[in-house]
Amino acid sequence: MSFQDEFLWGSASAAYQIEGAANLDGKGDSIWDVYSRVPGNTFKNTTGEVAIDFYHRFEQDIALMKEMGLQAYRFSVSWPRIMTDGRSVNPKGVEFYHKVIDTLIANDITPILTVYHWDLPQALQDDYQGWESREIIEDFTRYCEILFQEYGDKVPYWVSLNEQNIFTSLGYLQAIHPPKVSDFQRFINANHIANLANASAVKKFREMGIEAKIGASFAYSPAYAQSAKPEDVIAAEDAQELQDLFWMDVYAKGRYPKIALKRLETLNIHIDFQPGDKELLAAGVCDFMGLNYYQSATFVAAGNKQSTAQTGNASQVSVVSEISDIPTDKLFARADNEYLDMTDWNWAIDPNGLRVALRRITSRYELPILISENGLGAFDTLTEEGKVHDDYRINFLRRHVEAISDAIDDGCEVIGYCTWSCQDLFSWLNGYAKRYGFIYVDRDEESEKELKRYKKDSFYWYQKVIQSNGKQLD
Ligand code: GCO
Repeated sequence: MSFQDEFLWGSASAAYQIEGAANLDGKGDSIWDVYSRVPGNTFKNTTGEVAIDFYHRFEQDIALMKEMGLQAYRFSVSWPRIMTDGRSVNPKGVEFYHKVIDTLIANDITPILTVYHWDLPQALQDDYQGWESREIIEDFTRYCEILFQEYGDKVPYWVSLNEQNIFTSLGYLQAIHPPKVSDFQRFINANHIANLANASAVKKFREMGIEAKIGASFAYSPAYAQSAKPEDVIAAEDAQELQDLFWMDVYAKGRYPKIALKRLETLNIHIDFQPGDKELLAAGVCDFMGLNYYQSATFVAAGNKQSTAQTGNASQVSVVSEISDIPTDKLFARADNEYLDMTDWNWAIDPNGLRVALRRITSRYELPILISENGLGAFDTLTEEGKVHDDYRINFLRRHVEAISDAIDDGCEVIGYCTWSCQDLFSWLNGYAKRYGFIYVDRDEESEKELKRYKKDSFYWYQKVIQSNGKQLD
């Protein structure tokens, strides 16, 4: 196995999905607090109001991380906890993350801080429609400046935006995340503004001379052609351009990819470039690429579509691919991959796809890569003895770790591996039914129960993986 000594074995989470304490100690509402309070918006009307109460239990949770041997923990900061209305600083919020970071460091766990994991202050949505207004660039940069000042000397890895492609496509195209919009042009506008905000934050980071690394995390699904028909190959390439490279090139090269731009033009979609935008994007290039990998995606040319692609078979749960499915029916269509099995949520299980992803990102950008998320969402069962026998998760993770090792042997520079997730947490579209963690949290979609933590079999498995630096995978 090819893991260097500095390789970080980690795990990840996001503020809204774990913290709870939605309105405590000066925290303002986020768009997710408000959205999930409206009946019908979320799965079984679940919310992150209490979530797994990390806000009050972080010491216990970090003790469990320590016991597992975790070397890095990726968490996100809630903007409306730091700034109640998105603009004025809330000292108690700032203090909370100091405590979390200090506790991690005291336990030899490297903090990886995500600046934005989807919980925009509602005040900014109300004031100027959040990501649809250029006003957010200044507010976001100011928020980042506070974080850099406060935590810049404690946190070695920073992730600015998490999965910009997903929060914008679910929020502005598929209308299943706030602000529940479905409009291709507005989606592109919000993305351009988010790109500028990201670049402005990176620029600020450099100006402040923060001695750490900054990147963005991206949900990347390597696009495969369903057949060797050349038109299917072009369709897959178009899909990759429009669903992935359209964002990643901006983070890694400071400009949009030419083919994607041309394709958007033919779809009559325009990017609202204003003076200074190009220069700002060019100044916002990241130090590393954060890769969130869950699945590959398979495509055919639109004309070759045989309509076999499934839309999901898991009953009672919402099955959304969480791939940035943009409305480009004329160019390409999603298709099945007969070689791959699916998860309970119909996501393709493809460990080799992670190797493909790492190789493609390396050859296009030659940047170090942090795998900032990878994991299996499943239905877990707690036995009467308080055990969770999640051999399916162990098997899934093992094969992905092997794929990372192969990719390192291929020449990819991988800094670390953050599984999604450490503890079970709130799933944006599936409430508490879809579980990802090494640590089972006793709550279901309807009741909070007592939120007790139980170590799953995968907890002990990952402990051995970490101890052996990836050598012991059985
Ligand atoms: C879910 C999703 C998430 C994401 C994560 C993205 O079920 O809600 O899978 O947990 O993976 O928030 O960064």
